Amino acid sequence: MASVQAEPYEFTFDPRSCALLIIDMQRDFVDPGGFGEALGNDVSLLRRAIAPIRKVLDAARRKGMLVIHTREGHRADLSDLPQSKKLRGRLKTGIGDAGPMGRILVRGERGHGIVDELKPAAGEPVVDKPGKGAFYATDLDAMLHHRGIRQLVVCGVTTEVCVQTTVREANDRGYDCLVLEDCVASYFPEFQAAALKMIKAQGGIFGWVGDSARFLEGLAGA
Ligand code: TIU
Repeated sequence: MASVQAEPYEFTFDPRSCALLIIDMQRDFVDPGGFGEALGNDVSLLRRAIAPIRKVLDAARRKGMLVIHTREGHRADLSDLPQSKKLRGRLKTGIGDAGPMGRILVRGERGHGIVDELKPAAGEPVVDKPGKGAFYATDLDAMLHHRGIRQLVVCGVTTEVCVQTTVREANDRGYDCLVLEDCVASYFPEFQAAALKMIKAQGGIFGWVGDSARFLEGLAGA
């Protein structure tokens, strides 16, 4: 068993029944010249998470933990893209349109891919999700269930959108989530702070919040 100093109290887990879940570290959100930046966001705020996630990823791989990556995106024919999502934002260049790195958030396009620094290794499942939450319209729950996973260590972007939605979905399905605060990021620092507060509020109503250093220390002692 591993024990990680976290809030609101220590998070204990067995690396065999705990998975590392890395949410949407895709070029379109994180890289300069991608969709996120085209929307006027400062991607450097998101890029700060890359190095700490890399350390956590390396350690999880060494321990033999299950590592799962997600990508937000749609089929090339956009048949899984709700009209509401397509129209929202009134963007001149939106989902499915030709963007700086191929068609925006379309599977198989360069911008939809995971950044080189966090490239999935052979054998690590990559979950393609059409929504913000990683459980909606995906086989993630089945995958976790069949591997006997009960707890998740969650990293990725953005904290208040895809990360928080996924943590809420996981919570309702009976999974414990530890969110590593330096391994999640937002274009909006105030949303990052608020989302982390919500997760650990009221004694951990949705889960736990820790950081990469404390996680690595805990995992080393497992
Ligand atoms: N991955 C993820 O959070 N997708 C988003 O749409 N994020 C925003 O912040 N919009």
